[in-house]
Amino acid sequence: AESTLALPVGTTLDRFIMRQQEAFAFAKGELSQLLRDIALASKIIGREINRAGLTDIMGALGRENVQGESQQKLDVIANIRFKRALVNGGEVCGILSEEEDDIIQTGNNNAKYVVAMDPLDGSSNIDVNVSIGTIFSIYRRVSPIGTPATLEDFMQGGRKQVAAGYILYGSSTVMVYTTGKGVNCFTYENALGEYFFSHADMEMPTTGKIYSINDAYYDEFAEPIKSFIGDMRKTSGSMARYIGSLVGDFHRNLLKGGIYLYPPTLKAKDGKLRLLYECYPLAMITEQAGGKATNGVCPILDVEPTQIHQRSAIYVGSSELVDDLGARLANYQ
Ligand code: AHM
Ligand code: MG
Repeated sequence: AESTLALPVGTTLDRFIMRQQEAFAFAKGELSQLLRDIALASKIIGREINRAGLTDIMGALGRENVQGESQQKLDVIANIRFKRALVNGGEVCGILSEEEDDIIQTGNNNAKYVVAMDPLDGSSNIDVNVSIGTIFSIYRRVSPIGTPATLEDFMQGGRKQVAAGYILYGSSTVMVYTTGKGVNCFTYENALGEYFFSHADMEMPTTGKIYSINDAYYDEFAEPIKSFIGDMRKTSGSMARYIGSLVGDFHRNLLKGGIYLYPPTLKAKDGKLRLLYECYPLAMITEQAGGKATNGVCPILDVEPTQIHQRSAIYVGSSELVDDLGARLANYQ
């Protein structure tokens, strides 16, 4: 997949989005504005994340709490910030968030899009200064313009995503997204407060040495998973790498090649990760970058949605590794 945009690395995200809009004639620029709104919210959240740990002692530093928000957990704050940015931005009529049971009506009933998102993923890493991320998925609504968003707007299936992306708050902050014309990455420059185009037309290596899985559940895995892991371990130069932050583990494997696995476990019989705002968006990015994503039966993007918060097993990464695992799972069933 090629963006066919010959923009130089170093272009700002805003200019890139503008040029992409000109080149591909996105309707009236609403999707462009929506992507900018998400980028803006991510800057605000990135700032909060950088201050995490200081918030408790802000009083001691003579700073005031903004509406008591510094007392709240970062994932709750991220949810509030994204909602505010998307409500004010005006381009989405509804939001589905991992943080809330029901879909959120923004009141922008004339807007064309809906967003499904995990505002801050990697909860176990939030308090310990380890990388965390935001994941988002965008659909064009199917309900009539001028009415509130409906469940159907969010349940169109992974192939109907018009854009998907993530923000990784890591050693540097990056935003990676696709609108179905390749995958591009933008790296945040703190002092200037801008994202700069840093990785063009990302391609996931077709194979790799890295496998990412929570080893603590090993005994609970089906035989094909165990045999796959066994063979990865025997491969010369192979590496186990698991942060426990999906976005971080995914981003590393996208750059270096490898596979991320979250199979069913005793506790999570359908897998742990959420189909609509974790699996679908990463699967779209993966396919756009030449990799593969499966639930063990079919491509993730072809999994039928039945509930907005449903979970799925996921095996995602370099195509050869995912194919190898998929063949083992197919023979087993
Ligand atoms: P969360 O949405 O509660 O943060 O859970 C999602 C996270 C992913 O980021 C990560 O890949 C996975 O859970 C790790 O789960 P586990 O600790 O079971 O290995
Ligand atoms: Mg999550």
